[in-house]
Amino acid sequence: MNMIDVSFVAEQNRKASTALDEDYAALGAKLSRHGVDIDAITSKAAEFQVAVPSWGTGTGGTRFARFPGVGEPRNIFEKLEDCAVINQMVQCTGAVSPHFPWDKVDDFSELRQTADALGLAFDAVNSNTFQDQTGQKHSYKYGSLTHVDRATRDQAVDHNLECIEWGKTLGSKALTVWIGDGSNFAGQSHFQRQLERYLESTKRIYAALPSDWNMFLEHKMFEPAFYSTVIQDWGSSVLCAMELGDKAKSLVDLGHHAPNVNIEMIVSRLIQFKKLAGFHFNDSKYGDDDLDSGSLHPYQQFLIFNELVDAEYRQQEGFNPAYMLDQSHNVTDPIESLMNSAAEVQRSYVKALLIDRERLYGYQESNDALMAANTLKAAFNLDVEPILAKARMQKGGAIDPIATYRASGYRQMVGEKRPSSGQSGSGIV
Ligand SMILES: [Mn+2]
Repeated sequence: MNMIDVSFVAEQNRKASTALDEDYAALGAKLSRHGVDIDAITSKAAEFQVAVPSWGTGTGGTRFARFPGVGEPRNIFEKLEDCAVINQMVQCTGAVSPHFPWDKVDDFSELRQTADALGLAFDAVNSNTFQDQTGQKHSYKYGSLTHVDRATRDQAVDHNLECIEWGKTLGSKALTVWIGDGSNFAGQSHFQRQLERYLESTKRIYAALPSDWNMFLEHKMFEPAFYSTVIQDWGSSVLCAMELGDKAKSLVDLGHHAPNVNIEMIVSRLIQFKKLAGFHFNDSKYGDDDLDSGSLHPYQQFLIFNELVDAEYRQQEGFNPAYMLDQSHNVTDPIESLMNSAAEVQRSYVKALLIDRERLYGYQESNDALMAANTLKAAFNLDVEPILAKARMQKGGAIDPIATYRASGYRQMVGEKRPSSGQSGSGIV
């Protein structure tokens, strides 16, 4: 089922198709001079997928306040509708990553059927033990999986176990665990004992994973804890993943590192040791900003994809990362921002495919630093928009997703259908 009329999208595409054909032919000619078949790259682009976070459509929030937008989805079913619009336009976001208990429903089979009907699948399920829910017995104020009190840890473990159960019904294959546990004062927590408690709790969760599932450990340097965080960096994350077993891997959220950290090298290390779970793509200026992917550091994102495509090219054993977006803010229409971000991530992938890898290896072996760097830049500087547009169009998406979406009137339509819930609680985390 399509949320936006298919013939409307086709009509919009018709208006833009002559220009696209010309641009595609010009880029194709340029690439063929370097022995690259543009259609082969377009096919790879068309296969590319990045999952959308259900909370990304939820909108309106910063950590401090909500500024509700028009027609905000009020529940997971309406979030799925918006995700279906995104995927219809960009054709590379066929899965949604749900967050519990935010997206909890009475009937998970019904939720899966709804997603099926919209052409969507479910990606990793996310547990939430970083905030208290109404009626919750034990508070997470001083921690969850690492809390000093066993009953609180048990409650946090149980929540992760129920997330796995719900995820099974939804067809998910992974559980993402991020905890806000940490400390705000030197001396507040015993580092080693706290991490021992984390391992004891996560081992119980790991033991409940179905055989074809993975457990993604998401690290974050700071916030909400500002002195120490239990899983603060990829080192803590990968040590715990190694302790837990093969199904446990490290998830890289681009906003969860210290400024200027070489994230692409971390990615390479995780790939080398078969511990790369995947990504939460976003961009940041200062910290965990959750800004749109590629909006500030497109070259960094490209360099990360250089490592990913390199692993693909070398057919690295055990390489199968999950790609997800993780963003939410309050100055754009979230459908537009998520479409933009998905396209930007796909753009980095396509540019990385165009790196002349054998030439790069040659420059590396001959210590030609300048030409090695220029080989990367040559791919980065190409305008691959015709490839992205062609890949979208061939799958029934929009040549120009933002313009087509705006012209469709979808936002105005849901604005009438979904009156504001008037909630003023804090928005995102
Ligand atoms: Mn994240």
